[in-house]
Amino acid sequence: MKKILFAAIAVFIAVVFMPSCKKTTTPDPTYPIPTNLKLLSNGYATGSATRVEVYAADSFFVGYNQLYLALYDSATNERVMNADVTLNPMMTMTGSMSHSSPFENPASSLAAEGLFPCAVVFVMPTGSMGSWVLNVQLLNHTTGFSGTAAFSANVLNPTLAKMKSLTTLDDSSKLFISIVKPINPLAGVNDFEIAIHKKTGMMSFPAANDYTTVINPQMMSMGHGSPLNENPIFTANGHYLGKVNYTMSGDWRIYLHLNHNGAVADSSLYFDIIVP
Ligand SMILES: [Cu+2]
Repeated sequence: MKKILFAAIAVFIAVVFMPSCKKTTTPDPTYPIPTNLKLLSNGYATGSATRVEVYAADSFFVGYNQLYLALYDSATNERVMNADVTLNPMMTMTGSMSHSSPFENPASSLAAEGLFPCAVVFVMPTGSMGSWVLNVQLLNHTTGFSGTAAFSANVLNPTLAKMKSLTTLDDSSKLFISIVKPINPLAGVNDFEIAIHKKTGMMSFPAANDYTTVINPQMMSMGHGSPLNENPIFTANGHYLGKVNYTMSGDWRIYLHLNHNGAVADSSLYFDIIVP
């Protein structure tokens, strides 16, 4: 009886502390990672017997980062398909002050094609101001173990801003407006999706769902706009979806007005876009 108990404890310890034992990994052939995604972070969620891979189309940047998590059982290296995942991005600013940023946890605890889609809106770049850690807390429903992986994230500032912040005219709300789509703009009609988040505290950045928008794309070097644009309208979770028509390749500026409860919230916002 004692032997069985010891064996059980040994197995338990082995499974729970597996994260400390690094071993070479082979990708699970059942769910190949899409070729447009690159691996940004890789590490164990200590205590959960689960390895976490973070994928995205691009490096971490200031703006809306669409992320995809692949989870692996650290003992078998099989893909974990059922887990609760909670993100917690945290920036430690020089001088010890810290703050979070807007994020979107996976909508389901069931993986889609082997991946858990989620998002983070990094509101500042990594640099002399401070540095970011992306915490991924998870409960692996296959094993019942939970734990947290902490990834340092080098957040780059894009040449053309993909996120802007402002204080609204009507009620002094602090907003972050980020471009979700298109990631790669093309000449012609593109889906145009933005996300709006509100800062209500250093650790609190909820989705802002009650704005209306008016867009006006202008080609700056040629002094003309375009027809057939559709103002982004609220869909869910702070996202607003419309259409933008880039009639030519070149330099475009999308003027974006925000209204709130019938009042002007902001009329100075724009995004510069290069259409190849
Ligand atoms: Cu910061």
